[in-house]
Amino acid sequence: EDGSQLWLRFPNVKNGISTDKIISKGKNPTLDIAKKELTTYWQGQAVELRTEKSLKNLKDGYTIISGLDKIIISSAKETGLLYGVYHILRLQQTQSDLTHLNITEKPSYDVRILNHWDNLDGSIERGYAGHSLWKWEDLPGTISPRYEAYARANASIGINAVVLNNVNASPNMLKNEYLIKVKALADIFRPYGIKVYLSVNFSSPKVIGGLENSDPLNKKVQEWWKQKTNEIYKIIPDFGGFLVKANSEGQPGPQDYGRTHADGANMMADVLKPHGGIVMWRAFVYSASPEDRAKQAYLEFLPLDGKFRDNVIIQIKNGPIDFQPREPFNPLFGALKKTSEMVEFQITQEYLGFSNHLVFLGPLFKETLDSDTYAYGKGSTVSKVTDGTLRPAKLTAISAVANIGDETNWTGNHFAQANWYAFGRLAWNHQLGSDQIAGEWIKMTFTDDKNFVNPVKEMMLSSRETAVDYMMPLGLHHIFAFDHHYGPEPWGNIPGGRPDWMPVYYHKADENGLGFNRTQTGSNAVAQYFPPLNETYGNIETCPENLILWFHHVPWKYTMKDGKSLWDELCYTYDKGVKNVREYQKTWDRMEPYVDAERFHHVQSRLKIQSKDAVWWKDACLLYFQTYSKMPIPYDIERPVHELEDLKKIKLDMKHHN
Ligand code: BDP
Repeated sequence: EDGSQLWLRFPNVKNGISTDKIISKGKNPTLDIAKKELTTYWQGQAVELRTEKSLKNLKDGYTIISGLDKIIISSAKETGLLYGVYHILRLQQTQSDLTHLNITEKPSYDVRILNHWDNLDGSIERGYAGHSLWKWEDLPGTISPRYEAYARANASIGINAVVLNNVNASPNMLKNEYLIKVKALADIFRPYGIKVYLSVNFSSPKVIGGLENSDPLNKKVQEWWKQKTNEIYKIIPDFGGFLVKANSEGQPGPQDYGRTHADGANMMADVLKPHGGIVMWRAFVYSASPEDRAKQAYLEFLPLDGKFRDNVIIQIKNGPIDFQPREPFNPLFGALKKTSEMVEFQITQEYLGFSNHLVFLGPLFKETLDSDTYAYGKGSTVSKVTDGTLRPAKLTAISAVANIGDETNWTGNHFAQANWYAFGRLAWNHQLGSDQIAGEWIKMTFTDDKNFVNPVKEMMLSSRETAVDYMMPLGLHHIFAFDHHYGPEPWGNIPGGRPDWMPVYYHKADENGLGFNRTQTGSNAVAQYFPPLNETYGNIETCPENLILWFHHVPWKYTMKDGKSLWDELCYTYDKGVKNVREYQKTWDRMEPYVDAERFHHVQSRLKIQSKDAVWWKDACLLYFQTYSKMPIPYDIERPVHELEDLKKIKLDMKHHN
């Protein structure tokens, strides 16, 4: 049991139904897959697969109705029928009632896309599950069977798009020799309803095209992109479009030539337009300026609202800093009124213990999607701002940075598979609850025995909050070790280094207190939020305590809602995080009778690491912050087992490769 089957295991099924029990007109590679899944795994009554033009408004959604002697799945698209088949297989696998089905499913977003941060040399930026799945050297001649397995897994949860390469993009990606390799992947993914997109380097015209510059207003540059795009579509007729990281963390962009993000994005949008392609232009921009990093994307993009072509979508990280275990939602959501916006989540656990820590991200994704921006009055959640509800959008999308590599179990940790699953399910239907998603996943991946499902689900559902507790409670953020972002380094302050890359910039600990003052008396980042949030966040009395150190510099002796001082609250929260991980260890050990030995031991060993890491975080942060608070760690809390000076010496060999 190596985990390679993901959630797609149908353990009780010997054989599916015979082909004559599948009623469907027409032939098509996607339908063939749907039928094959049924004949291999479906044990119920006959199934009819109907393409119905009248269901166009469901997009690639579908209906499922159980009739007297058959189940009828209908969709305007073959992909919808395939999704419908995975739906009934999921119901079968989770032991659901199949007799009275009357289901209508319409996806929340048109484009449900994974972003792979994979490099052409096989390494993965922030990847913790081995090397890249894409074997560029072997393509297009040799086709790994995992390409199709990957496509199938995505289709089973409704993911319909993929960016193959790192946002820190190599210009070589656009060379013909690579496009031919991309085509081979696109051909495998197509029948599963998946379109391929590429990250592009803004300097490509200069670097691989030999032009003098890559200025978006230079006619030759525009012509180069036009020709390149035509070439791509000749090779891959249903190519999706470009993802662009420009003028961010050293990447080239239009500002190198005094142009705006809109100039850059529109140049690409214009050449993609005739082919139906789109540009996903990232808002992850900040520079080493005195301005609060949390404010910069908003300041940069707000003046450009309305200047983007209609096939440009601004891709915005869920929070204003960088995929921290908890952030408030990014204030750009809802602020751009005339520009399409999409969320970018991070499934790979860059700031969440890599593939060592068990952290179920459903609750994190939901927290952002359900956040009320108040952009159009109460109820203007991030999901409604991005899914076309509050303003008509030509195309809606949602993305996440993948956690997938070439390790046998795909994601490095068996439980990290749940985060891939959760993203797909929420991209399809952002109304689903974390509870339901976790439940489905557990039953499909392990067993439906409630002695297993209930405790494991409880562990998963609390795991994100637990990670926040032992890493960065109360709105602390970015106190991770430099560069690799694995362990704690709250003391991090490299002389001469970029201030906004240093933990001390974010926590601002001093004799008076802790936290970043983003109120009117500080950076005033709160002003980027719509009323009443600017007030709620801006007032220390009303600011949610789980974000209090994000928005306020709080005195050590400040009285929290439960009557404790800030310092004590901090201590108890770190301690709670540690205790919870210990509980997870106990929970998991009790699960031994229900799990195969291989997965049991794998997860068990990871929990040991997580448990030690939680103590490491607690000791490092409390001992360090104590040098400022000068207050004792409450005596009923487990004492530190490390010396601060020893912790400061830890150097991990975990450099990431840019
Ligand atoms: C940060 C990562 C960095 C990425 C960057 C990005 O540390 O490796 O390149 O985000 O999203 O989270 O562009």
